[in-house]
Amino acid sequence: MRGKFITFEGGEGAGKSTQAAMLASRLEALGLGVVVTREPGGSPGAEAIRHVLLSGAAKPLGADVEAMLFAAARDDHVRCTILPALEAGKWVVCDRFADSTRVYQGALGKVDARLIKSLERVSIGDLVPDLTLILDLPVEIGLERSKERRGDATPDRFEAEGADFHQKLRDAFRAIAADEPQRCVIIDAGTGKEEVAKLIWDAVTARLEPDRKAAEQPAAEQSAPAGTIAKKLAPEDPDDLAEELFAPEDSSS
Ligand code: Z5A
Repeated sequence: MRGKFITFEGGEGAGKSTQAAMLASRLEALGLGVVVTREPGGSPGAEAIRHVLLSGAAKPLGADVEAMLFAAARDDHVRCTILPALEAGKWVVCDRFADSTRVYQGALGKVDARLIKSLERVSIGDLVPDLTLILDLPVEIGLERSKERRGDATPDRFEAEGADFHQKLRDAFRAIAADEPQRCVIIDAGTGKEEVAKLIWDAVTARLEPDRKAAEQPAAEQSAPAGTIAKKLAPEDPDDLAEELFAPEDSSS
């Protein structure tokens, strides 16, 4: 049986890494196989691209190129880490995914929505998360947490942006949740770690029923290949892609 794909999204210091690890422990305690991963990164090729992106080396090349690099990293991550794990019946818990590109490069970087959509299609195909947890908290709290954790280290490319940027990020993530309520749940992340973990567990159990899945799936089956799984854009689809890339902009969106 195919595993479940859960993504964490949100602004700086929202607690995504902390909560991804806590959720993974809880799922593992049920006997489920779990892979915790992150973006940008999560596979050797993607980790190399992460370094280029977070160092700020790609910033002078412009937001379009940054979006392409995030998509290139995602392509490697999906092929090398996420799909093999899901096909092996494991649950994948991913710290950031495609919504981060929509928000950082799309809503904030003003990259054309058609380019974002095309890059998404090429890098993830039909792979939609089963559940996206959007950790939401006031910008000041998130920045304060990031600052405390960073200590004397230099802020990275995105941490260095101002409070206005981070407020727009928050608004953009909330807008995605409002557009896709069947996939996304907003989690109030402004309280203690255990309280946030409880809200997350409530959402995961309500949407994905991990107890039932664990009961249905004996440990021996967890490494067995699953049946059908979302496939990335097939090479024989170039006409579709060209149509999408060069279609006139939809004035209604
Ligand atoms: N980016 C992009 O532009 N486009 C894309 O497509 C993708 C990413 C995928 C990745 O940076 C950057 O890349 C990111 C977006 C951009 N922007 N930045 N910066 P990253 O991976 O280095 O960092 P991040 O994703 O922003 O995560 P973060 O700053 O590490 O925060 P976090 O994972 O949400 O939080 P945390 O590490 O779990 O917690 C932060 C601190 O707060 C830590 O000391 C915790 O112990 C503490 N914490 C956590 N939860 C709590 C609670 N509940 N109470 C109190 N303290 C807490």
